[in-house]
Amino acid sequence: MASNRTFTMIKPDAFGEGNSGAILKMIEEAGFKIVAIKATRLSAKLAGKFYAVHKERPFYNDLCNYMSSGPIIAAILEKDNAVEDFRKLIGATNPEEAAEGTIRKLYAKSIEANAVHGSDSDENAAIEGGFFFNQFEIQS
Ligand code: RTP
Ligand code: MG
Repeated sequence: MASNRTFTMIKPDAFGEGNSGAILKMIEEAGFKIVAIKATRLSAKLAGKFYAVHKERPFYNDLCNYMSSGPIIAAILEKDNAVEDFRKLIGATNPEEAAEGTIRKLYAKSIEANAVHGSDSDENAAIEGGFFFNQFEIQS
């Protein structure tokens, strides 16, 4: 995957409350092009695989249970400087610390149920996109 892409998920809290459309609108209005998208649901085991980097952290089990608690939307987004710009658009992990106008400030419930995921590097964007999508599902 090229470095002008990032990967996102609309997490179970935001999906369940019917905020997916509003969040996708914010993403598109910020200049990101959706090049792959699906609604799906992770098992706790797959959530654990996705977030394996956090497996030693105290919140890991809760995170896996939360991420498998309901449907999510997974998407690959394209824009210049995608990873960094998308992290700015979503805001800080803890919504209490997220800047005004960010997706998490508007839609996150807590540090865990924080509405969206955004890749933290070009390398992880490619790995995470590949976790959910095959080459035929990604528009070029
Ligand atoms: P993400 O990977 O989902 O985009 O979030 P992030 O980079 O802002 O935060 P990260 O440190 O990678 O944490 C991954 C997700 O774990 C949950 N979390 N819970 N209870 C807690 O203290 C805690 N800390 C993190 C959140 O859902 C966070 O987004
Ligand atoms: Mg992260």
